[in-house]
Amino acid sequence: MKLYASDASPYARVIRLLWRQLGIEGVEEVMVNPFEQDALLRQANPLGKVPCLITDEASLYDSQVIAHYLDQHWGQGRFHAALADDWGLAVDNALLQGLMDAAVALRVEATRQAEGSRSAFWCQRHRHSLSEGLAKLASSSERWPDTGILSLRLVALLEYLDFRHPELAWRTAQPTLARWLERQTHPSIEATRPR
Ligand SMILES: N[C@@H](CCC(=O)N[C@@H](CS)C(=O)NCC(=O)O)C(=O)O
Repeated sequence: MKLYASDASPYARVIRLLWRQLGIEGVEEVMVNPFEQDALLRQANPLGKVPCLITDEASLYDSQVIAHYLDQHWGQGRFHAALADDWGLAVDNALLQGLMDAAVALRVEATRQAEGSRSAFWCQRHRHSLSEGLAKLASSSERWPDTGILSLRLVALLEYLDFRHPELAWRTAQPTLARWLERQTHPSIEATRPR
């Protein structure tokens, strides 16, 4: 299988963590910049986004679909099992995905060339979502199962914030989440840290 990913993408990181933790062999990671290798990616994913997984049967996207696919085929669904009959966990999952969207959108605003083309309104709105969402996760993560897709998404989100938005200083606002992150020690985390 071939996985199109990028070093920085938090969505791709979830998949990079997952296949390592499932012990899948034969995954070739192809690192691309979605904004530069557009033609290559668009052949596989009309949206031109990473992650995208090429299997013998199909081209799979987005990260939620790929995570389900890998878990179903190699993990007997154990990374998603807790979400199936617990709406609270399913909502946490949606919240994590939405917070990644806010963090990536905030990055896009920050990289706009001209200061004048940056939207103060959207920057503030994304920051607001991130602070409210992290506060919610700080209380709910206490009841998550030890391993599972929620934990992978939270690692990917928090370390993306460290990487792209250190000025948010999320550890100061959310020490519980900071302690939670310190307890995550699987070797796949070090191996996939954004750079
Ligand atoms: N909903 C998608 C989001 C993927 C996404 O937005 N990836 C970004 C990188 S962090 C990307 O490839 N952006 C390129 C673009 O927006 O054209 C997922 O969960 O996989």
